[in-house]
Amino acid sequence: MANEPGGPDGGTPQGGDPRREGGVATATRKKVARPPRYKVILFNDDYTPMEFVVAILERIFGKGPSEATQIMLRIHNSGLGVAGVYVLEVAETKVALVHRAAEERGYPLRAGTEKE
Ligand code: TYC
Repeated sequence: MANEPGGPDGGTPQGGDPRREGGVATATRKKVARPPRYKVILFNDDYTPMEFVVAILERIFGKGPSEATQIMLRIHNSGLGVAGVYVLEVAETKVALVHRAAEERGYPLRAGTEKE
């Protein structure tokens, strides 16, 4: 049985499936490699001051004062809110930064990640 001309052994391209030209990896990917993203969630509590949460959203999550205040109020009123969306390593680093900053001040503020 003969090999396919355009097969992995490197035959001459003879039309047909363009992804197999010469057996070289010329395939055009149909899907772009897009790493999964994770929401960083902040949770409400009764003790962390509102101004501290706003400062966290500004410093750690890069929000402006107005958006930071809106997100803080959403958390305060709904129990939780999304501070930002990142690849996993960045999301986990931000969670750790939130917990460290809160612990330094003795506040119970909690954060977590959730796959988007
Ligand atoms: N509920 C807090 C208060 O009334 C404010 C607060 C908002 C706490 C958001 C945590 O993630 C939080 N001081």
